[in-house]
Amino acid sequence: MAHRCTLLALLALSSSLVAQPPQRESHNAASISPRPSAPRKNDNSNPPLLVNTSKLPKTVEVSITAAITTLSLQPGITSEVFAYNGSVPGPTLDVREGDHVIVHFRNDLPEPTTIHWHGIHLPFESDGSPFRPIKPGETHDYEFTVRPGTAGTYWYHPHPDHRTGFAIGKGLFGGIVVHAANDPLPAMPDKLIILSDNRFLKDGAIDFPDPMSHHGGVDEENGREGPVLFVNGHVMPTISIRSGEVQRWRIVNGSAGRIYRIALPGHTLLQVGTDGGLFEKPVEVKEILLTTGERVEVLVHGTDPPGTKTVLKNLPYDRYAPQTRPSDWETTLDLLTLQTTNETPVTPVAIPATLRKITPLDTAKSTAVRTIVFSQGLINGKTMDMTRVDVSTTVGATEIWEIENIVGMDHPFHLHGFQFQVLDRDGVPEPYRAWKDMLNIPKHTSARIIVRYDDYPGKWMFHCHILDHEDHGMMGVLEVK
Ligand SMILES: [Cu+2]
Repeated sequence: MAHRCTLLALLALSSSLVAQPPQRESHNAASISPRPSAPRKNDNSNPPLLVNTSKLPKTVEVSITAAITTLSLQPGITSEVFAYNGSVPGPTLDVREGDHVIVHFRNDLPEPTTIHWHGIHLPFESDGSPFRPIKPGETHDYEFTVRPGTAGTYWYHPHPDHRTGFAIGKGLFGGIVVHAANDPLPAMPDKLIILSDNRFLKDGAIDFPDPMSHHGGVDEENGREGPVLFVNGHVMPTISIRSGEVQRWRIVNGSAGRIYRIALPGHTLLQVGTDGGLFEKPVEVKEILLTTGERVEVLVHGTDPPGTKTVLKNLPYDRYAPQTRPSDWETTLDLLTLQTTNETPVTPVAIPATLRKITPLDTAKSTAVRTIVFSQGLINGKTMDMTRVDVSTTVGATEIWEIENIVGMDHPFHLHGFQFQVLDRDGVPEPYRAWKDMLNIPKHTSARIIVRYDDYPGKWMFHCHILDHEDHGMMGVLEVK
């Protein structure tokens, strides 16, 4: 009898393993202590995790190879893609505050690339900026220590000069989750939701039109978008929730040009964080505008009765100039299904009213005000020059940046290396404090941010995160000495 039970248990185990995608991997349990928030239970849509091969405490050592492969991104159709470790999105880097991270990277692509660790505060040498291209066939070790207080959701992607939009469109992007040493939120199902979009030719090839064609020109102007929306590389996946359950959703905009306006009809979302981690207090929201490269953390409460299906929607958002605005821009699109299970309802976990303290950067300590003017394809009237320094400053300085968009199209601002705080948008003070590395600057508006370069000298990029704009020169260099 005991044998039979063991066999049944083994059969159950092996069938559950077979049901997993082949690339799905888990952390090396021997070297990683349990996470404070329950990781990825009962979830069929989270990307795979990078495997930690280090046996040392507080050390995460992983390997990433970028290579051409063939995947079925859309059901029944195969496409040639660029992939990190063979999957789109790439496997998630799952680490804790204080971890020392070593990434053994190999470039098996036919072109130079880098890995940029978007939003992570790290040494310039490991930023994966266009200053440090990795040639085809070469390897490179990226190395950094995850700073205390930076728990949050980040992502990684290539950042080669002029080719970032192409590389991400081909499939190179992945998530990063930094867990807190002491997470103020209670344990709950933790979902990473990486949004991307793409466009395909009839034969399944990813559609990159000739830059000189009309369509190529529209892509360059708007930033390339596609009609197929993906969540973690799947079209319209289902996330299950139990009635009463609360889930933590970490949403990443991995699109090259699309800005999402997300809503779950009939639900209020509790936003608890953004790019650089948790807010001071949760904020109730009906919808979320998620610009390119931006992240949010929201708590989703299963308030529907058992058996209910609700669809997470992408609502229309007009980021475009009238002359190139897509004809279908007003269409609401579906992202994923939230399926309330038939299990008996559970009592929701209590969410603390205070999450953490964010000390405001002091405007009185600012030693310079930088003016950044976005026009179409230009920053302060110039295109990117790798040999030019646009802003020069010193370690320890606090500065205010006034960013103005003088044209009729949104341009999302991204600063490498340093998280900033938003002071005001069009003169309206920011209602709550947060650490940010992305800020959408809507058409004909301005915003002021404050930043302190508290460490890490080097040449850091700032740019528009519509990747076609970045690739065509909407980028500058901040040198911190
Ligand atoms: Cu732009």
